[in-house]
Amino acid sequence: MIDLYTWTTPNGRKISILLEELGLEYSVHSINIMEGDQNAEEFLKISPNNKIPAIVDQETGITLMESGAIMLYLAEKTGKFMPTNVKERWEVTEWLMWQMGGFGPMLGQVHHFTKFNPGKAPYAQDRFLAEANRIYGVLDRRLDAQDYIVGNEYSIADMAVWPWVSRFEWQTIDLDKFPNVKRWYTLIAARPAVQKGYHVPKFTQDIPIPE
Ligand SMILES: N[C@@H](CCC(=O)N[C@@H](CS)C(=O)NCC(=O)O)C(=O)O
Repeated sequence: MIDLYTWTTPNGRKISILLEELGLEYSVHSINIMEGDQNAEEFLKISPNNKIPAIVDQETGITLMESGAIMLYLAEKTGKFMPTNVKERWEVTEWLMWQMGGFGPMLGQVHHFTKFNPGKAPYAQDRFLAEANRIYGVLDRRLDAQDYIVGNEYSIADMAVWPWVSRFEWQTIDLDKFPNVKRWYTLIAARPAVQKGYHVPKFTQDIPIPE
């Protein structure tokens, strides 16, 4: 049994989607980051950086924060969604790191400056929106000749990136400018595990589907 500490955000959804894909038994603990649950003493023992997601694996006693580490752990535990071939395994790791170090953090800034505080910091707004368009272009080129981020196999790299693209409306990103991303995003959105994992720990809205 896995205890999942999460909220309705892209980083949280990465893990609930992966757990659904794996068919692992898990129990959900809502950490409402809008109400400061992430600062509670009890939660800090599990997530010393005060952020969701985090897990406790009851079977091994292992406690983890950081979505990328959690995804690697669950892929290794189950032998799924991480290729066994060395080259591809490192490509999945490479793109997972790209998401963790760039795609997620940059789009997080776009949410702050474009969605929640437009006009307050024009320099930051322009800078992060330009960066968002650049990194969507990187992803679009990556998906030009293949179905998934690494070859033709769905992996934890796709599951890490997809929830951030699901906020394309917040980011004011026109997916028609990134046709390969649009095709890949729509394909993954149709997966039953994604449709379930997206609504953990609770329903907020239907998965946005581009026209
Ligand atoms: N690098 C971390 C980032 C986690 C993160 O930023 N979590 C956000 C929600 S998506 C959070 O818990 N924010 C609460 C806060 O900043 O107080 C990961 O990938 O797990």
